[in-house]
Amino acid sequence: MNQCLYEGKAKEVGEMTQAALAEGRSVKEILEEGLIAGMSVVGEDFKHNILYVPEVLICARAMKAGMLVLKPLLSAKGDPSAQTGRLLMGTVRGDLHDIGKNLVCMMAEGAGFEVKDIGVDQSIEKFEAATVEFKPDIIGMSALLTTTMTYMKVVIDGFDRPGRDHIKMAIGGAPISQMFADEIGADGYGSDASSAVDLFLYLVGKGPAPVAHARKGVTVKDAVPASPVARPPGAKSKIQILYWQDIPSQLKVWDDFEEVKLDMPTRFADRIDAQAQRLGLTAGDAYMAELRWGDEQERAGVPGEVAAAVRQELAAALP
Ligand code: B12
Repeated sequence: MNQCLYEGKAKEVGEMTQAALAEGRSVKEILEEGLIAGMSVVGEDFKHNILYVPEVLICARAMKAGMLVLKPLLSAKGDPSAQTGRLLMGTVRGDLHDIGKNLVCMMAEGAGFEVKDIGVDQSIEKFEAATVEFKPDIIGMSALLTTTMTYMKVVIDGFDRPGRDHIKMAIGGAPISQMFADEIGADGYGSDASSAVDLFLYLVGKGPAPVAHARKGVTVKDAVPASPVARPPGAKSKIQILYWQDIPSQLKVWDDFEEVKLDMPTRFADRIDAQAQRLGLTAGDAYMAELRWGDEQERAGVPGEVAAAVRQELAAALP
């Protein structure tokens, strides 16, 4: 299942999830060792520029196919009259990651919470409007980017006023830590879906204080690896730049011996997010449709050096 998820085979992942259930495997095992473990390999390879955004999106679809099969089991409630609390969930502004949020929603439903999921890319205004209508006990915010996690504080500060301050604020997502939660004044942080549920139960007074699990920080790719092979004098490298509309997002430089892929500095991702937001291109497919590789170019030097130089030039051209 890990391998099929990595290869983005949604149909197979769905079928394997069904088969694993039929074999009597637990939902927890399928979720953690089948789906989440597969996605963490995808995440590692994404980090090291082995996979690119379009491929990751295809893997994400495969993960969702498995989650769809598990959903009725994860969100099955015991006694429907015993409602545990009301949870409003959303991914914050500028952020399109929703797999983790969806998982948290399913498991919270399974624990008896009434859940309203307002989706991805949500501003404080959207959280406020949903609060008026839904009257949550807890607002859960998800963020997967270091550039969007800061928006959680905007929402927390916005809710810190009379009539709203009884609502508990919970946060989570790959770059989030307990330290960050404390720093921005959140009521709690959960490192995965089951700790999220423990946290929610605690926040509505129905469970013990959860023990915070630390998780590793997220690093942004910007280091250039040293070249392992000596080249003849005058050797050239090929260059291609991945643009989101006209904004460079990543670059790839290669020769016969190696390939180096680099992300642009995070302010480029910020700019892309802001532009996508302005144009309303926030759904996964609409966002992806704006990515395109530029023409192939050539330059003297080994890939590592050329990549660093091109990145610097691109960065200087767009302050
Ligand atoms: C899938 C994915 C994508 C998909 C998202 C598809 C989708 N529908 O969600 C696509 C391809 C669209 C994508 C795009 C991008 N991505 Co992306 N993506 C990932 C990836 C590989 C996996 C995320 C995931 O689904 N994990 C599995 C779920 C189950 O885990 P989770 O989200 O962490 O959720 C769990 C917990 O965090 C917690 N939790 C989550 N939310 C909440 C909320 C609460 C309240 C609580 C208590 C708990 C909780 O419980 C969850 C369940 O266990 C990560 C790598 C990673 N390891 O995280 C990169 C990653 C997050 N992406 C990254 C980047 C850079 C991007 C892009 C900017 C790339 C680009 N150049 O365009 C864009 C940004 C688009 C945008 N504006 O959001 C970086 C972020 C780096 C950084 N420092 O910010 C990462 C870390 C990859 C990397 N290492 O470089 N991405």
